[in-house]
Amino acid sequence: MADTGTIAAEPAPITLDWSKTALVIIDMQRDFMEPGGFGETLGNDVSQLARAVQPIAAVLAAVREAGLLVVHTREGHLPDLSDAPPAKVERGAPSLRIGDPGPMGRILIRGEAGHDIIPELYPLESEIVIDKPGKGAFYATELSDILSKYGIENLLVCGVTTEVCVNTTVREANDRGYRCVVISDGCASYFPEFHEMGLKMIKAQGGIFGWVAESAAVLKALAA
Ligand code: TIU
Repeated sequence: MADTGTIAAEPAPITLDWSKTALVIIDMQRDFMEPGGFGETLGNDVSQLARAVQPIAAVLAAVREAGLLVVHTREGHLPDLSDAPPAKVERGAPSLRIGDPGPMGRILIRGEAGHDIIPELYPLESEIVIDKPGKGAFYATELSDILSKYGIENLLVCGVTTEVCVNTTVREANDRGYRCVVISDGCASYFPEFHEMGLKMIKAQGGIFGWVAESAAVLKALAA
């Protein structure tokens, strides 16, 4: 593998130094992906998210082979809910609230089966897992320090959901000076139209928040 690679992205191709690039996989947890979890309690059709799994798995395999830093994130809360703002727990009219017992354990609580990452994308022991209480992966986490420690400047970002945790994380990262390349088919939303607009918002205005590329383009750049 070359030291750098150029990804056919929008709004323009981008050349990345792989040694300064990490893959960030956002919240590919059973709580969002499977029936009986947090996503479904909010009234969503969780089958909408399955399409992102295979593209992420392909990029994850290539990135592991290339030796890039891999970061997985999980949204969730401590069992005593001390890191869950009442404003979040009380929100809306879900069928079950954060912390309530569900078929995969307590909804969105760390350590429960539903909170963990789906088997297809399960982290290796050597990979970094960031537990986050919010939608963004930088808020109230050690992510910034870890990326600095590894000299990371560029993020390949994928996961769920496009307009919620992916967009929030990309916006946080962009303000912190990271170049973000969002993998379009490696993201998904419960709302297809929000997925499409969520990607458009990132790449509009000359890439106001970052770049958008298909997984095939990322794989091609890594293989070059
Ligand atoms: N509800 C929804 O679309 N998303 C979230 O609550 N969290 C994430 O996006 N991970």
